[in-house]
Order: sequence, then structure tokens, then C-alpha cells
Amino acid sequence: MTQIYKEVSRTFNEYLLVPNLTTKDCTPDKTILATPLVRYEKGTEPAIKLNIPFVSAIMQSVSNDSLAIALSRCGGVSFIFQSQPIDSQVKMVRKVKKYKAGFVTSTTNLNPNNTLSDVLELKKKTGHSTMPVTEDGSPTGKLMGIITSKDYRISRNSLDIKVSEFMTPINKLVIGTKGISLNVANDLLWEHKINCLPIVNSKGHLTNLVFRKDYDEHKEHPNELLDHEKRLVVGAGINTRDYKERVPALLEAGADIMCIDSSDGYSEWQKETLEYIKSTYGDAAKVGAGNVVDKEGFLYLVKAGADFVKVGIGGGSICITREQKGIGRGQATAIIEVAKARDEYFEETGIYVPICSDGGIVHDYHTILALAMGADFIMMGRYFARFDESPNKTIRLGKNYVKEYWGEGSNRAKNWERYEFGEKGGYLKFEEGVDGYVPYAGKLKDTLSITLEKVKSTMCSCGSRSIEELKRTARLTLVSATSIIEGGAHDVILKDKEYT
Ligand code: MZP
Repeated sequence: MTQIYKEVSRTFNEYLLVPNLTTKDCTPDKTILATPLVRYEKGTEPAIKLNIPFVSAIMQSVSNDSLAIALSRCGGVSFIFQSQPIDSQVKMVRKVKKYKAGFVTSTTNLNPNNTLSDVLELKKKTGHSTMPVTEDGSPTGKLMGIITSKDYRISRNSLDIKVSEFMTPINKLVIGTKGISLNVANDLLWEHKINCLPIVNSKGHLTNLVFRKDYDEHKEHPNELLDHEKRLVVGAGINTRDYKERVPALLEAGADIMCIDSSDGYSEWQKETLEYIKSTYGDAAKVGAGNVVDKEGFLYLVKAGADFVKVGIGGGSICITREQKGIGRGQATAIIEVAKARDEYFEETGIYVPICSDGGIVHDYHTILALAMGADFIMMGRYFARFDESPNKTIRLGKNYVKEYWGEGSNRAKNWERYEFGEKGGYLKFEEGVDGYVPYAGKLKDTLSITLEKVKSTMCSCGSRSIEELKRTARLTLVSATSIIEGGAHDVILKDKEYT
């Protein structure tokens, strides 16, 4: 007999938080947004924690290397999309792992036989006025000296003069040795009143440059999410088809966390994939799975070895799965049920498996509701697609700037691995996603910091200083349709609206 759930399937807009007592020591600056990313046993620490509870979606129009760098610098993680050849995904992961805040690879280089004329041409081309001089003119050659605009006067020097004759030679330079920390590099910059510090290895070869301005920028990212080698943390999507080739390549490139990308994760293909990965790589490979919307799906993936479980079917902004296939569940109901299953599983086994609320975040406050409902962290696509750092194009549409945003189930993405079941595959039989635009929103860090301020402020209204406390003590209320109207500005004439 068909089972019909008694409870209506609900979503974020239907709930509000009821404030708890805010004590004087509960202020936004004291709230902590750290949250577990992977499973852990009672009494131990998770191997990876996020510094903010946000990750970016496994999507072509969202998570590439530049978004991954920007988000990890702010404390979250991107899952670089898997609907691309293994080698191009691996390249993106490598770029994130190689990124070292403050330590840059020199892109404007000279050799001692270059002339002043070459210097001026290079400056015009790259816009950089600080140029290391290496024996062979490469970014990693033996360092001979440095040229800055203080080293020459165009009105006095002949354009033919060789770089070796007017550069500041190595014996007059302050130099850092490879392996020093950014703090030590910064101390040298300040102590010697210089703007650029070349870093060399034991053979005297240039490895990096550290600029004073980059250090200042680094200071603006106190939440950076770093691995034990102080590299940014990065995630990568995988699928249930080519995982035997993709997973080792991603691990080799340094991916810290992987996640199976699928619209419906309650399947034997996911179980097989998880079991293969865990039996082959053990704890060295961390992998999330999903998406599910109920207790059964959650427990199935947990028992197969998932390090976290992603929750949500059909709620994504670009998703038409519910219209096309009639499957899914309201995101709020799905999270509440799965969170309960997670807590019961923890109670029974002492193993905590974090859950991720994936898709459907429209307003900033929805993120707080998702956390209060029990999500450990939140995956967003639309939210991150709007920023400078996402891979998609910014275009002008009428009076506004927008960015392209398309679903993985759209013909444009051709991500059949995410939607096909077991068949030979290779094409989408029908679309489950749309191709559209989102309003352009500038730099990730600027908007993200406002969203996080809202999260912290609401946590304080709820008397919580941590996400764990919020999940434990939050009180949610359902809202009527008319009380939703009451919640917005109403019965006033807004100043920025035309009066007609
Ligand atoms: P949103 O943040 O834009 O609302 O939702 C992003 C999520 O939608 C993704 O993380 C993924 O789970 C889901 N998604 C991606 N593509 C499609 C599709 O084409 C989709 N149907 O549903």
C-alpha cells in the first residue's frame, strides 16, 4: 500500500525563529561559526572543520579554482565541478593547492643582458614596476638582482644600458629563505622598509616574491581555511562512473574532500562508489554523498561510509526535477527529518555524520533557518554564481549587470553522470535544469561578510554562540501566509518607489 506522509512537505519561507534570551556575553564578535565537515567519533575532533558553514555547489557555473580560492580564504570550501574531463578538474584543484596567500610567483622577469628598453616594454605590458633579475630570465632562475623604478631615470639613462649595470644587485638586497612564514616575511619587509621581499631556495634560485600590500590583504582574511601544510582547503565533485580514475587523480592533486554529485543519492551506485573508495584509500579519502531527503537515504549512505550526507532534491533555484519527475521534498522537512536521524545515529553509535543542506537558499536568513533546523553546513549555487570570482560571464541585461547561471541538469551542462541511472549513459534524455541569469553582486568577500554578520546577529537573538548551540536550543515557528506579508515593509509608501 502506498505510504502517504501525514506531514506536509515544507520549506524555509514557512518558518521563523523565535528569539531566546540574549545574555550580555552573547555578542556577534563572540559567536563561532566553525562546524564539522566530515564524520567523527564522540570525544574526538573532526579531521576537517569549516570556519564558516558555507560550501559552493558542484556546478560548472559556480565552482572553479578562482571561486575556490576566494571562498577558502573566507573560511568555506568549494567543490570543483566534476562535469569536465579529469585532467582539467585536477588542474583546478592543483591551482588552489598551489595558491599561497602572500607568496606570489613572479610573472615579470628579466635577465642581466636585457636593456632599459626591455624594462620599459615589460612594464608597459604587465603593469609591474618591480622585476626580479635572474640568470636565465625565468621566474625560478638564480637570483641576480632586482629592478624597481628607483633604479633608473629615463631622462638620464640610455635605453641600451644593460640591466646588470643599473639593477640593485643581490648583495645589496634583503632576501628571505624558502620556508619562512608570512609573518617573518612581513617582519623583514617592515624592518628594512622595503615593498618587496624575494624568497630564494638553498641554491639561490628565486621561488617567490612577497609584497607588503599582499600581506595587508592576507590580514583581511582571518578565517582562511588551511590544511596542515598551510595550503587552502579544496573540495571536488566525483561521479559514480569514472571514480576509479578520477579519485586517485584528485587525491594526488591534493583534494581535501570529495563529494558524489548526484540528484538522487539513495542508490546502489553510490553505495558501490563509497565502498570502493573507502576500501581502497581508507581514511586518506574523505567523501560526501547524496542527495537524499529522508532517514532511510541518510542511513544507507552513512553505512556505506559517507563522511557527510547532502540533503535536498528539487529545491535548487535552477532545478526543475520536481516538475519533470515529480520527486523531491520541501527542503525544511527534509533537513528536519535527516537531522533527527543523524542525532539518533550519533546517540546509538557515537559517530557524528554532518549533514549539508543543498539548494533553495533565497534570502540570507534561510541559511540561519537551515542551521537551526539541524544542517551542519549549507551548499549554495545561485548565491556564489553572482560573484566576480565565479567562472561565468558578466553581461549587461537591460539596465542591470547579470551573470550566467545554469543547472547541471540543463542541456548546456550535459552532466549526464549526475542524472543517469546505471545505463551506458553519455547524454541527457530530458532536462532537469534551466539556463538563466543571476544579478551580478561584485566581490565574494564583500557580500559574504554581510551574510555572515546576519547569521551571527540572529544567533545572538537566539542566545547561541555556536552553531552547535543553535541547533540544540533554537525554537522555530510555522508562519501563516498573512504573517509573511506582515514581515515585510507594509502600509507605507517607500521612498525609493515611484508614487503612481
Ligand atoms: P541553488 O543554491 O542555486 O538554489 O541550488 C544549487 C543546487 O542545485 C546544487 O548544489 C545542486 O544540488 C542542485 N542542482 C544543480 N543543477 C541542478 C539542475 O540542473 C540542480 N537541476 O538541481
